[in-house]
Amino acid sequence: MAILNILNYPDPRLYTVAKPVKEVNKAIQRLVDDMAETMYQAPGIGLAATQVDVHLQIIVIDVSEDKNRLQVFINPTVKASIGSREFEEGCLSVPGIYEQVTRAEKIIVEALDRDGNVFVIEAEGILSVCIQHEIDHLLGKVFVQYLSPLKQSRIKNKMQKRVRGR
Ligand code: GNR
Ligand code: NI
Repeated sequence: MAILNILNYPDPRLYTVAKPVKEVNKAIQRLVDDMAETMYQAPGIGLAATQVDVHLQIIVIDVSEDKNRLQVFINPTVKASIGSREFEEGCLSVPGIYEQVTRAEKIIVEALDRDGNVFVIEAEGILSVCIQHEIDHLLGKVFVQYLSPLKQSRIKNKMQKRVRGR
C-alpha cells in the first residue's frame, strides 16, 4: 500500500470532473486501498479520488469512532435527498479551514462496493454530510465554493501564503 499526495486548494486539478469506473478490477482495488491508507493517516473521515489527482468516481469514508468501518463508493449516484441542515465542514485539501455548509439532511445513494457489487444506502448525520462532500469533489467542487466570494478569496490568500511559507 502507499500514501498518496493530497492536492491543496486552490489547485486547479481539484476542479476536474471525475469519470465513471468502467470495471472494478485489481488496479481499482489497489487504488481504493491506497486511498483508505491515505485517509487514515491524514487523518480524515473521507477521501475522494479527485483529491489524489485520479479523476475516477471513487470515494472512501470511515465515520466510525474506532476507524474500522471502511465504506467504499464507486460510481455513486444520489437517488433521493430529503430535508436540509447546516454542518461545520473541513477538508483535507483546505487544511485548517472550518465553515458551515448547508446540505441535504438525508440521502439515498446507490454505488458499487470494493468488489464491484451494487448497494443502496440511506445516510443521515455525518455520513450523509461526508458522502455529499465527497461527491462534490468528484464533480470538481470544493466546499469553500459554497461560501461568499469574500470568504473564498480570504481562504485562497491564506493557502497561498502558507505555500510561500509565511
Ligand atoms: O476529514 C474530513 N472531515 C470532514 C468534516 C466535516 C465534513 C466533511 C468532512 S470530509 C473531510 C475529509 C475530506 O476532505 N474529504 O474530501
Ligand atoms: Ni474534502
